[in-house]
Amino acid sequence: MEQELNKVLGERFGKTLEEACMEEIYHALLTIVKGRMKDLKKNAGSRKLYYISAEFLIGKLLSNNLINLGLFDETAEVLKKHGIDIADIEEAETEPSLGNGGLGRLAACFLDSIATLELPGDGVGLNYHDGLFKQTFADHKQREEKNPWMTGDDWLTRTDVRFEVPFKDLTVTSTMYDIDVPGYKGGKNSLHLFDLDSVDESIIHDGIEFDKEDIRRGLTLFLYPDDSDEKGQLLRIYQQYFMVSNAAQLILKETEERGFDLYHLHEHVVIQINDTHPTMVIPELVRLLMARGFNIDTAIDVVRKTCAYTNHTILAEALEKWPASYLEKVVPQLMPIIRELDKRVRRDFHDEKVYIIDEQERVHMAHIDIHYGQSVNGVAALHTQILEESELKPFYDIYPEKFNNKTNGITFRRWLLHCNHELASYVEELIGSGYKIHAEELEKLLVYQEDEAVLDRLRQIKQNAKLDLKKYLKSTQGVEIDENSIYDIQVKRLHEYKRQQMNALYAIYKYLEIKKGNLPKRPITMIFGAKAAPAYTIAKDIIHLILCLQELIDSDPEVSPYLKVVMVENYNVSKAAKLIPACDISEQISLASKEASGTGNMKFMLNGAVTLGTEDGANVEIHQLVGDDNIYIFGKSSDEVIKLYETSGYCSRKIYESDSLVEELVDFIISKKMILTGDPVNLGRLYKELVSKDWFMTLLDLREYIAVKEQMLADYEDERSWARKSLVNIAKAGYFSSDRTIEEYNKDIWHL
Ligand code: GPV
Repeated sequence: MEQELNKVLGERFGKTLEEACMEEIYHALLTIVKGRMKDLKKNAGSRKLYYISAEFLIGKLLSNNLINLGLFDETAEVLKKHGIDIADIEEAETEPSLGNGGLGRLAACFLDSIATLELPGDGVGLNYHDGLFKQTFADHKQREEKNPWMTGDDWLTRTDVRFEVPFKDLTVTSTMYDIDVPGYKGGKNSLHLFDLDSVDESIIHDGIEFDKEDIRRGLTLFLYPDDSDEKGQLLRIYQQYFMVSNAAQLILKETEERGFDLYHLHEHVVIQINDTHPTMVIPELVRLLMARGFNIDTAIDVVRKTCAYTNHTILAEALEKWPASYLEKVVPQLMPIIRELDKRVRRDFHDEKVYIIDEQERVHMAHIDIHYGQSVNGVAALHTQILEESELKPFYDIYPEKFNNKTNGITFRRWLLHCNHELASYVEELIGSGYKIHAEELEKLLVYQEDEAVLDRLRQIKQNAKLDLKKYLKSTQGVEIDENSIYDIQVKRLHEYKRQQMNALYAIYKYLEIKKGNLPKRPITMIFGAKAAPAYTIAKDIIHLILCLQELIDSDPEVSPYLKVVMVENYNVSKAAKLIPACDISEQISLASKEASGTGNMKFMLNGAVTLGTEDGANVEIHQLVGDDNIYIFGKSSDEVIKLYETSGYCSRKIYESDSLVEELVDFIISKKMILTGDPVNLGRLYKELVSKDWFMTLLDLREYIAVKEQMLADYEDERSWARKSLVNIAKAGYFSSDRTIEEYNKDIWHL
């Protein structure tokens, strides 16, 4: 590695390792790693998976590629010899933020596991020039800036694969870019990202504003353009069709090149549809097969046997329903096929709940997937159960055999080996290296539950990670946190159902307690990190509340020694990797039934944090695995919540008016102190929302949340017992390896 580095640095920059700067070393490593990956053999087999997703939140790739190629330790050592910390080289990489949150990061973890298990499976998506916006704070509010990541010298390789994609008003020619996906110690697949040569970043003006009707120049400019208006929604449809038409053409081309007859497509290809964003691949494939001479019955039959669908939410507003008129405007060639698909449903089933096109002429994308795919899966046991028993019950009654659960997972290469070297190597010292491939071997740690030396060492490792985070926040945000405080962390997209507002109300509770002289045994650091969708008003108001609390507490010398609120700016994958190892309390407090799975919960657990959560998503499975003693559960159950929605039985004002503590905390949002710090419009709107609507039932669980969190803080003081909880969490996290998830997909759905 040392020789190669010097050679590339010499050729590229005329420098040696001693003379080169961080950026130059980064680019040399990029060149070397790309070269090594090129030489790997692609995974092959007679049946191949295409994982189509509008998001692949891959994050920075250098360190993870080095780890998977088995080059990380050597590289870090060589650099260290020259006085360079590999962490500083990582800083030189621009981060591809090609996803919003869990769904996109899941796709990235899956690619890692599929490659590692040496299964033939490629990702197919879009090459957004700008990832999810970059978040900054000004006047206690979120600002959005563009977030370009392609430097010209990056992980993309331009291929000569090009397809024509026909829209109603124009036909465009795509270009396919590839990113190599190396498995851990073996295997390689590709991530194919499609783009348009004519896309022009100069049409972006003012933050993330641009002319959404300029398709040629704007099609792949942004991940998830603001779709709160018709222009944004039409652009989404353009993007989605561009993605799936390219995917479908690539699949047919590769299948023919592999020498297979398209009449046997389903024997050689399986398509996993990641939520409904790629659903149009179904009618598009039918169209393309018919253009090749298939009759419609055969085309539909072959496509049905090829496609499988994953559902990631029960939130009604996230289930895509496009007006038929929009589809007519963008992709009229699909509408006759979609109408035919709907006609067949209406012929066979006499229940309007399962129709594809409703009486308002809206096309229910998920319904296409369920009728015209061979598998429907949820992403955690509780989520799948809710799909079967309520959300998708009419479909489950028709097709019980299609429904199955695949509890999400995370790749341990990134979320342990990369982000927490010290913990990973200590675990290896204790139980050997087998756990890196066979994650369930982490359970071997359980024999150390009563071993005080092990527990003390785990505490020390956590303490070191907390110190690292302290230094990081100091240098990046100028924020000073106390490493002897409890780190309580909630990082995830901002959404009312995730209930950051409930956590903020806890901060108010603690603030008022401290003011009353009820001082906590140990200082508490409450860390938040979250981006709000640019058009999601209340989510932005919640960010405003948190930022105001941060300032109010910081500037109050009576309170600041005991309580600190920190909102991390621009939370993304690399910040997650710094925050997660340092966490004591993992906040997973969604309203029961609303978080399909969650995957941050798994990452925190694996790094030894203890969960404070509701019985929601994969928290339920974490609870079952670690037992009552090693998790803190509170709140109404999903059954109770679902009943409240069905009977309109929830009224936040009643709780507000009858519980004086709740009233005091909510009123504080519009108190004089707060209004002096913040914006009365934002604070007033949030106050009103909580008192008169509170769709996600914050006030319902608030009292119990506070009580259980107080218990947790008290229990933290028994340090050995806390370290034991931490150890049990690490030991039981093996189940959440995405290798396990992918093995299940393969066994039940893909059969690669
Ligand atoms: I639908 N999810 C997401 O990140 N974006 C989406 O558009 C949709 C779902 C998330 C869910 O909210 C999480 O509970 C889940 O863990 C994740 O998808 C991966 O399945």
